[in-house]
Amino acid sequence: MHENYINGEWVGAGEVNRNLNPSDTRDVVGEYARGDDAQARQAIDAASDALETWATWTSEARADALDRIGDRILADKERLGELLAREEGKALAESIGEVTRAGRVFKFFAGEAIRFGGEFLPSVRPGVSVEVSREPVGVVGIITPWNFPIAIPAWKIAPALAYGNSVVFKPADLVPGCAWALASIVDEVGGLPKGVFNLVMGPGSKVGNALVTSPKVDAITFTGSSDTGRRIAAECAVRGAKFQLEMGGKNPLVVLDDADLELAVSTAINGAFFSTGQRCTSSSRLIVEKGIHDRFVERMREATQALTVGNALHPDTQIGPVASQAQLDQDLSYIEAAKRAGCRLEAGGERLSLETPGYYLTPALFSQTRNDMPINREEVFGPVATVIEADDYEHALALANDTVYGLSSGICTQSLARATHFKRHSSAGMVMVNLPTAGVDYHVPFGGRKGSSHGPREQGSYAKEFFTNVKTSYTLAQGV
Ligand code: UN1
Repeated sequence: MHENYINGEWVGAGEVNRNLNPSDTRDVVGEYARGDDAQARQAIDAASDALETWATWTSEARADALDRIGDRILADKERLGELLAREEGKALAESIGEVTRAGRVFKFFAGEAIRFGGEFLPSVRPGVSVEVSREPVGVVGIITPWNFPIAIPAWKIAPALAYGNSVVFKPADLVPGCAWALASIVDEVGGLPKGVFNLVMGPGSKVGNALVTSPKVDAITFTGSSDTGRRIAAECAVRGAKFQLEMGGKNPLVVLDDADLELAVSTAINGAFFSTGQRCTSSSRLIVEKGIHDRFVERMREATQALTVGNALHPDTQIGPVASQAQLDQDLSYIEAAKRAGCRLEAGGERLSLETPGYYLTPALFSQTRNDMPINREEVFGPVATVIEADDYEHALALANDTVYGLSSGICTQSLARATHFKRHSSAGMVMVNLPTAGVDYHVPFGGRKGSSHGPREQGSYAKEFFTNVKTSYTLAQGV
């Protein structure tokens, strides 16, 4: 059994989580510990006790540790990418890409550990100076989703450590493999003081709940569903813990009449269907101006049908399986509901039986949909995209913003004026011009508005807003 990592030791648990390969459900990726609340509390105590020793480390020593972890992830990217593809179902090339991103994140935050500083200002009072400095928040609880099993943990763990916090990391039940592999790298090459980094695999109802409710956990960073996010927010607000939430999206990609048709189609295919559409940044609503609408739908239908759905580990697979039976059921029920509501299924939306038994679904493209339908209001989290026809640019912009979410948005156009207007008036936290709504850099802020996100941004140097607390110190110089 792959064990939990608490206070620098590997510890088993009473229960076991069998990690299945969604491309071949006969294949058991491994057996992983299923910890509980008592184990989570041990990890929280260890993380809390470790803070004092951790604070004696120089920024350079922290930077070196993160750099070593990043180097090892990059050196192992083929092995880790294969593990990721096997446990989550993301196509192999994309999986290796995700691992590379995780390694780069650690190396970026290695630099941040040294680079970040404070401010020194004159006071408004005579003889007084003011220092604004940043300190670690303390113990950070990290709760991550299954769809980016190594990149999201990396972009939460690396800044937490860079800025001097200790960590209790609880990965999603569906993907313990990458979490465990990451923990074993931290154990082998990190050289961190005992208790600074802890991994507790186990259910959200026990491990997640213990993290969220413990008075010793100073901050919670969470990526996952809106429902869980709201519950975390309520708990943290009541006990005064810091929290950061990344939740759903219903991201619009606007295609204007003047767009380069082929670029628009490849942008939409990537944004809607890569990673099997299982990204909170996926382009699930394709809002298309009427002059290009019919040509766009026709080319999208062809391009969608041409996608190769298959075993995530096969090199020619473009779209891997859905990650789980529960997710597949959700995707299929949205597809059925959209059909019943009168949307036109242009391509896909069918279960596939391949050589290996898995959760295969052909990417679904719907046209003739309205923005007020559930398929356009709620996040499906699968390879399902809809086309909504717009009368003109203003109408397209209004449709794009008409959603409770606000994570990412995109526009395909050759007009600088329209692109500039859209960047300014989109109500999303991230805006892409002639690029998919999904797929972001690691050195700039990531996050949304409205129902998509809460709290300071993740990634880049903006991450310090969440992972540090600001202190303002005043000094009156005497005796000079
Ligand atoms: C990306 O689109 O590159 O869970 C990243 C998610 C996001 C990450 C998306 N938090 O899908």
